[in-house]
Amino acid sequence: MKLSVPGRTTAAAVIAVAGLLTTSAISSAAPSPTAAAPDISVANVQAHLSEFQSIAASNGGNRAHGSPGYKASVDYVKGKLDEAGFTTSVQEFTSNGKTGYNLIADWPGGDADQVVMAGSHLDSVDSGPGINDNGSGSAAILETALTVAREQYKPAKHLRFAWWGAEELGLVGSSHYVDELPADERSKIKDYLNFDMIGSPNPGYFVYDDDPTIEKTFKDFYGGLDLTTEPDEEGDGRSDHAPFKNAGIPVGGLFSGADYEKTAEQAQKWGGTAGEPFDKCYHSACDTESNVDGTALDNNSDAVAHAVWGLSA
Ligand code: DTR
Ligand code: ZN
Ligand code: ZN
Repeated sequence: MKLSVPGRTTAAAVIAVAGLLTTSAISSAAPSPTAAAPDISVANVQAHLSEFQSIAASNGGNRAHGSPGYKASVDYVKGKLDEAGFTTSVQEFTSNGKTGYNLIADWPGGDADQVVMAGSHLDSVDSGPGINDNGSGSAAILETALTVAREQYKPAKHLRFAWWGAEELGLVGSSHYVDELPADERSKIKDYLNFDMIGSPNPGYFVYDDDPTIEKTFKDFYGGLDLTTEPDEEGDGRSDHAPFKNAGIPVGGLFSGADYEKTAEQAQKWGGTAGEPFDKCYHSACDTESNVDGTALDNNSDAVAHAVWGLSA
């Protein structure tokens, strides 16, 4: 269900659906019925968040790099993807004397020389379960991948999804992946989409402004929801898109805000509370399931699917 921010008319929802059906026509590929993304079930996304919360609760309260909670998170996501028919691989690396893991999942088919990739870091900080940061991004791309399988989507381009380790230590997992990728493999990645914190409780709607085509794909989706986004000015170099951008790969993504405060103007257009942080539990023990705004998670999960479908058609 595509929702706009609280208080907007249902007309926006109608426009959203209509908009979705037309905006995919502007993707780089020729429009086709398969290019229109399906709705991502926010209930399913939230079920993944509940699993991440349970994993943290059973493993010392966090899912941090090197912890049993992180490895259990990888095992959960991998199990879902294997069951759905993805080709998965786990890439190990060492950081701070502990073993880290990246999980890579390829959807069979599509042009292997044209890869559209979506990624999120799966690790939390030591101080909490990391449900918004970054269970939200991890769960959204997991459910998008599972929807690809459920729909048996067969895009022209090849789809790859990734869950990164040790982002909180300094983009360690994603940097390891890019560094280890042979140059010819790197050149096949046409777009990298990053989703880190997309369910903030006092949400903003920020779109990475690194690549204009990817940025437009997201902005057009939100236009269909009658939602005005802002460029993510704070995020440069602060999440897993940075190693890909440094390697010359077009990047984009979404962000709903961290510990800086929402302005009155932003509250006017997005709802929520001015003068308060977008996420008051950023990097804290209170970053739990109750620290996620369902509407932002829903909208952003649908935006993930819109971009994955639109850029890979
Ligand atoms: N580095 C991410 C959160 C993050 C991403 N973009 C920004 C911008 C401003 C502050 C934080 C972030 C993390 O903590 O996982
Ligand atoms: Zn973080
Ligand atoms: Zn993060």
